[in-house]
Amino acid sequence: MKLKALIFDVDGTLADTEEAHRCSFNDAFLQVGLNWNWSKPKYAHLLSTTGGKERLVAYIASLPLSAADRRALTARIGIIHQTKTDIYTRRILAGDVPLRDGVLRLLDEAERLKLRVAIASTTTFSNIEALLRTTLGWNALDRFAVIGAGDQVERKKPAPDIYRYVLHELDLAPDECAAIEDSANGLRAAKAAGLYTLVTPSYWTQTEDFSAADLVLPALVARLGIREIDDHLMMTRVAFAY
Ligand code: XBP
Ligand code: MG
Repeated sequence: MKLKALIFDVDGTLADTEEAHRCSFNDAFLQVGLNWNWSKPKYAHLLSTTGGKERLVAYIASLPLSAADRRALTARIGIIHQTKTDIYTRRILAGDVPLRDGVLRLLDEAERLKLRVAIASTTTFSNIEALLRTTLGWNALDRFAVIGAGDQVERKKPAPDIYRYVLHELDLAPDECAAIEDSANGLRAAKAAGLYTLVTPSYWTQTEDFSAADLVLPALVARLGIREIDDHLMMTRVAFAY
């Protein structure tokens, strides 16, 4: 088998977390005294910017503000985002968000076949830890050889940095791994890192362009096992070689 590791994105891939993020942003705005409210259509647009702090920067840039008000709000992004992250992790720890279909099956199969699994995400480590411990048990972090998160790299997705970081920590070549993503930004990041990429679109990303993906599926369906991914990875590498 060529495949040595699966690298999972988190938000939208391991679990449909973006509605929990959206609600947590809105709760945080209330808590810090801001009359902002991100509707689903507004959030769907804002999701084109990865990273919660970067998303807040993009939102503030879109507001008709004086330079002084813009500076004052920009100075508060750190506390707004930390407030949101605290609210979000409590929401996740309450069990509000399950794993997406097929994720646990693939994790278990990888373990049986002695493949390593890793994470490459834009979100914060604390958000990832809350999701993994709540859905996979308190020793869940031990199941992942590498967890690449948020600010560990300078440039977030669609830059390849987080995937390159994870490959380096795994000490594996791109053609020994497969990335599993849900968004066009994530797909671009994984492909720029040279990875075979399987996309399972989420509610928020279903209209995005996945033409560069090696495989697009509505979910991690039962017929798709590690051996099928490995076979397809090999086929695409052979096809790519000609
Ligand atoms: C998706 C993101 C994250 C989340 C919000 O990450 O872009 O920014 O939307 O989480 P992934 P933060 O790469 O896992 O799909 O507020 O912690 O950034
Ligand atoms: Mg994602």
